[in-house]
Amino acid sequence: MEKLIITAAICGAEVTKEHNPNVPYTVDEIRKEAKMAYDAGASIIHLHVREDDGTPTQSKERYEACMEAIRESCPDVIIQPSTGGAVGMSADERLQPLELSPEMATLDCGTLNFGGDEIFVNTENMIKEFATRMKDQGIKPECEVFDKSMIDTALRMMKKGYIENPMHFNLVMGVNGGISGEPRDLVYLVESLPEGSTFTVSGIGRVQLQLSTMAILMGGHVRVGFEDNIYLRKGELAESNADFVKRVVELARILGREVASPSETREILNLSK
Ligand code: KMH
Ligand code: ZN
Repeated sequence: MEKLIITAAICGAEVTKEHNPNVPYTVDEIRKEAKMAYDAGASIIHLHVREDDGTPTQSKERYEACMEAIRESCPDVIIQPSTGGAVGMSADERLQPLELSPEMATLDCGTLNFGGDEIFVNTENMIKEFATRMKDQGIKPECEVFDKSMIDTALRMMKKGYIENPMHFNLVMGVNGGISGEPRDLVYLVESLPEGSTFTVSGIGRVQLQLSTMAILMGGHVRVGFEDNIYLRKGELAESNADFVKRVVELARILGREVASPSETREILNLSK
């Protein structure tokens, strides 16, 4: 089996310090969390950014400041900005981090309910526009899928030439409004992926540990971090994103899978830059 890529989603757009006081907002907090996650074994930092008061933003300037700070502390880490941003942001707002020419970025492959009255909007035309921008700039998309239909959408986009092969997927499971996080759900998603693609699994909240374990055993990769989960175990808040990364490293050791360095991750994902 190829080595295990660990992604740390250190901040997210929805989780706040009220949920867990260790969620980073400022440039320096983001830099420190990225560094601790990297030292623990993460090779990719999935990045959202915030204003100092925690308000989510897709501002190019804020991304630039955070990316520079992360690169100063961990020069070879892969920084993967979000183009999902936060619910309610416009497409133009969300696209801003692409102006910084990252190696990778997320490409959300469908619209879904996001709790209460919230809808995370990704129309077919938006997906085409985001994918085209990434293709033109040589940015590898991580196709974020929250349900099986979004894999089908990504495949359609690939066949029409908007996304290049081999494709890389993030299977986000356990969001209210998306697919649940039962073992059979993961098997179904993985069996639906095109031959030759790579995938990472983001289990949200309580389904994270079992889905991470399954992903390691099935030859996939793992994403953890405050964006997806704030509890290390029932009733115990994580002190840092690194707590989650360390746990995945330990799981991988027990299950006999080596962890990929950033340069090995670049090879596995065919990153061109
Ligand atoms: N914050 C969610 C609405 C992504 O990063 O591309 C969307 C999200 C997906 O987090
Ligand atoms: Zn995200």
